[in-house]
Amino acid sequence: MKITVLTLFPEMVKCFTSESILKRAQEKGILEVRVKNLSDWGRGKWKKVDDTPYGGGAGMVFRVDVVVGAIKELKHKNKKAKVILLTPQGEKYDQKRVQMLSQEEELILVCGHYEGFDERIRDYVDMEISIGDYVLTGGEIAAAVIVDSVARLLPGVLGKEESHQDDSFSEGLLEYPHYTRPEEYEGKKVPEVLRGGNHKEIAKWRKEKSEVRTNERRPDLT
Ligand code: 4G4
Repeated sequence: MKITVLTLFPEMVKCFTSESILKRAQEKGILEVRVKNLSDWGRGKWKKVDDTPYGGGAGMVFRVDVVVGAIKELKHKNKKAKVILLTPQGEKYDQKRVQMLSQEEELILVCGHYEGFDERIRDYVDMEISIGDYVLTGGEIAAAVIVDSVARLLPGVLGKEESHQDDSFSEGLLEYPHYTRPEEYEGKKVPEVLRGGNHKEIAKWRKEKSEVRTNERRPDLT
């Protein structure tokens, strides 16, 4: 899968995508992350990408000609690429959407700043996503969240040890509690059932704990 990130701060995005599992996925050729500087499409001597808002008010707005110019050029090579705007006004991101995006062959993630995008840009994008109900200084962290969450679902990215088969959310439930050595810490013992080797009992215990935890903490998921 190919993911192109369009940003004013390429180093910010590279920082997240050039380490650990994402680095390995790119080395293996499963994932290709390209980071493009929006300033390359900027106007004039100063490569300006933004301007003051019509109607007045504080802040700056990304220019439609600059952003759409970049989108058109990036989409030219692959018409199937899906263009996604990262904004607080987008559809809320969740594991269902991660799964959906992981089926695409190419994503183009557009990171905003300042007060946001000229409204007309929305006519040239396929989706608008928000990673949650809070405001960030820019869309870069949201883009990193999408790259990371999508990449780990691509076949071959996670090893057996890191498998996402029993992830939280893969069954629409929160994860059961995990334990490792020591068997006892400050009087807190690892549950008996996990120390016996009865796999059927263990599976039953885990399912039950998942359900209880989901009902207690996230009743909205059920
Ligand atoms: C577009 C419009 C995404 C992009 C305004 C981006 C939160 C999210 C931005 C802005 C973002 C999210 C500067 C407010 C960049 N903040 N929840 N900021 N702002 O996904």
